[in-house]
Amino acid sequence: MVIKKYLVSNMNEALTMIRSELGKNAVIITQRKVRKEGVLGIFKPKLIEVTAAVENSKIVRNTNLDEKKDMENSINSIKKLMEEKLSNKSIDDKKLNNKIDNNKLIENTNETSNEEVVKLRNEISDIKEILNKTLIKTEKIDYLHELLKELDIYEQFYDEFKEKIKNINDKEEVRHSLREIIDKEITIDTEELKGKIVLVGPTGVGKTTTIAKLAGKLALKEGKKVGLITVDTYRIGAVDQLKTYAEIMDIDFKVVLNNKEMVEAVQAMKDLDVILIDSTGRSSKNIMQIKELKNLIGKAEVDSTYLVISGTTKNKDLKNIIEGYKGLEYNKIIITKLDETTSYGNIYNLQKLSGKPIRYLTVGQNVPDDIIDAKKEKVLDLLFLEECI
Ligand SMILES: Nc1nc2c(ncn2[C@@H]2O[C@H](COP(=O)(O)OP(=O)(O)OP(=O)(O)O)[C@@H](O)[C@H]2O)c(=O)[nH]1
Ligand SMILES: [Mg+2]
Repeated sequence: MVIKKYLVSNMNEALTMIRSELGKNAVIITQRKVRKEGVLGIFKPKLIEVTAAVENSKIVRNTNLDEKKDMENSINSIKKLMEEKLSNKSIDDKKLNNKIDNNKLIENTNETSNEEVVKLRNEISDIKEILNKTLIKTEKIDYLHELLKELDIYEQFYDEFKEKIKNINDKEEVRHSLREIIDKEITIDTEELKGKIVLVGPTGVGKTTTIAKLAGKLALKEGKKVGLITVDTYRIGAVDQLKTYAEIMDIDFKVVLNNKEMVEAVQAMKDLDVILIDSTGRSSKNIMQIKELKNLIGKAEVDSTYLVISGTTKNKDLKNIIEGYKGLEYNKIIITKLDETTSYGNIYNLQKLSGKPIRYLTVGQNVPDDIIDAKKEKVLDLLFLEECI
């Protein structure tokens, strides 16, 4: 039997020491509270004196068994933990590897996608460039637009032409096609001058000069009997201008101031081949003046009314004149002052907007020479700048 005393602060401490030294078969025999020995012990807290006992054999055997068992348990626990750890590690490692692989993949993917993005960007930029070039080219190959500008033909007719030549992209072919279209469209009047003819139009376009030219052509070159009537009473010297021509050419001349005089003058000249009536230049915006003129012309019972317009007239003015003079029911056109311009698009513009045929072109101030019959080929050559004046 082994008996042993323990001096401890508390029972837990005692039990731990007893089990560790005597094993779990030891039993506590006594326990009592004691003070430390000596004077100083009075001031210290009380301790517990525990007496425990165990059989000798049991101490060794049991301790060995316990230790062995404990060792086995420990080893098993450690093994288990190790295995777990190992397996966890491998899982973690696998996970880690996977992660790494994935990262690599991501990295690779990023690299790949970056490359692809760069490649795509380059392609897009190439496409852009090609598109730009094509657009520029398309703009450039809009020869019709360029041509209309060059010929001074109004842009407003562009769509109509484009519709007809939309599939043509060659400069020369566009030019050729446009000429063919205009050739079919443009109307020229070739009718011989006869009867009572009045010239109307804006101020200063050359009405009086043109009348003088026509009179000279008819009387001097064609040997016709020509009479001149003027209703121009507004401008100082206007009467003298035509009177002078009439005297030089030795042809009948009358000035009319009102409707009655107009009727009388026309009656007096009824046997002549051609009666040319000059009129005061009116602003197409002055409706009263136009009405007045219409009244006077009505009294003459004219056969033809010619609208005289300068070839140098600006786009907007041209349209206003054509509209403003509609009331006078003009049926033919004379285009003047073509010698003062280098582009002849107005021949087409005027004809197209008015819908009336062109009869004469005047090309200078000289009476009677600077007037020509409008002929299709001549008009086309002028329009397409293959000829100039
Ligand atoms: N360069 C050029 N000048 C012309 C032409 N025809 C007329 N003229 C000139 O234009 C100016 C006016 O001509 P007019 O014949 O008096 O014009 P108008 O239409 O009778 O004028 P109003 O009677 O005032 O309305 C004159 O100096 C003419 O010599 C032409 O074909 N070319
Ligand atoms: Mg005049």
